[in-house]
Amino acid sequence: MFEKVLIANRGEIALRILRACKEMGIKTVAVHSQVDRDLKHVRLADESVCIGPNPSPQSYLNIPAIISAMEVTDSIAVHPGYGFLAENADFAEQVQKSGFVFIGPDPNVIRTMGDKVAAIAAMKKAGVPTVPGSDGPLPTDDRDTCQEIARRIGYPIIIKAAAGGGGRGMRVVHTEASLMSSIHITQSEAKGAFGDDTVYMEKFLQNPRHVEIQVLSDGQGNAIHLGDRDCSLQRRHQKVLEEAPAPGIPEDVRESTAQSCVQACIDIGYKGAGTFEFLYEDGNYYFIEMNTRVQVEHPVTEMVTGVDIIKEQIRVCAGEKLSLTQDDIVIRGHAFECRINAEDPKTFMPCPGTIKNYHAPGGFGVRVDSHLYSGYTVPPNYDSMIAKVITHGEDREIALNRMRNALEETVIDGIRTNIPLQQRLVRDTAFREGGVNIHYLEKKLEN
Ligand code: MV4
Repeated sequence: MFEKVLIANRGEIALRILRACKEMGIKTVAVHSQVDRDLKHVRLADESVCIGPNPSPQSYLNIPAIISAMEVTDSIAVHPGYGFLAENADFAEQVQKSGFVFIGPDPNVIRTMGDKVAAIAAMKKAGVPTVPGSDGPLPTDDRDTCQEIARRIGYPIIIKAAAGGGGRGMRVVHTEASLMSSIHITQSEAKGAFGDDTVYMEKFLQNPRHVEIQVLSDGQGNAIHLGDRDCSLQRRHQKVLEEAPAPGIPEDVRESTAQSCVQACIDIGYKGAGTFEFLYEDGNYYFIEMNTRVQVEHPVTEMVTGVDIIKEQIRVCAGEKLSLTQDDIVIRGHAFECRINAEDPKTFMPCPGTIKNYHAPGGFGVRVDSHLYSGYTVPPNYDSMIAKVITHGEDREIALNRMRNALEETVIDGIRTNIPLQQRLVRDTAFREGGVNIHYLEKKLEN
């Protein structure tokens, strides 16, 4: 096992990784920006290094500074968490070339999954169900062929940038009249945003749910899945509330889709924790993207499986074989996660500031992943997520009522948070029924 791991992240996920390392007897190095010197994980780490000023490009995205910190602290491996450098293939490659271990899949696997056209092709080959589409880049200067592909798929269609993902670089097209102009606009936006103008086409699914499947794989021929999560409650591509398992999905479809993900992991030599993102509509899963990092919402899967995803990720990236088999995985009960953001509950504007008084909820089946403490100042420089309240219960209703009570217990004084919004959601009739689609929250907010 690694002797020492450097944590190249901040906030709650840095603390989550630190705790996993401590349990495994691994020494920890925290790296932080100037404003982040008082973060909880920085205090708890064996060593810490200030890697630069507050803007992310100069600190959490500063590859030379992070690799230098690994050198001066004699770190063996780096855990990137989520966001920042977590899916940066060049970072993973430079880490390896400097003689260190990147806790994640190989750089070329990250690179392939970052190219959505290549990712879809790899998944299709492994038998993962995909959205009907162009099956490759569009010949954007060949109008007849583009129109032919769109007619075959059937309108509405969606044009996506191959280098996009997470909602960036997409355009819906309803009629042939606007097809070519939409393709060219998406193409030029993609060129500007990603330096790559490759675009592809898919059938546009109008009312899907966002369901994703968690996998663990050791890159030595062993892979398992940990079931699925429903992340449909989102606003502007930011997830708000997630749950596991996804409610109301026929077990045979869920199982066969998850098995196809496991096969894909083996086919591509995947190493670490990964997530297959699907749209789910009318009883079918349609693969859209793969995330090669640990995700914000991983705790709901941990709660229903009892598997520590971060520890397993570290183990397989240290070269150990997967210690779990699919038969070890049993989904028990239901779990929810509410993301608590430092933001105005009405305008969604970030609300940084000092927390006067903090009381986390607790009790049976309640978990809080947060770096908060009374007196902590939320800086304006980073993501506004400051805590995740996670509840588990024997069934969906018990877990959801537990969340309602946990939110009521929570005290975060001194800044505005989205707790009032979360309290409305856990009481919402349609949400309590289960199975709302990706448009539900934004429509609810219009009223
Ligand atoms: C789609 C889609 C409908 N049809 N693809 C948005 C984020 C990116 N991961 C993919 N996205 C979508 N792709 C097809 N063929 C609708 C979305 C989408 C969406 C997906 C998941 C969660 C929230 C969303 C919000 C708007 C659009």
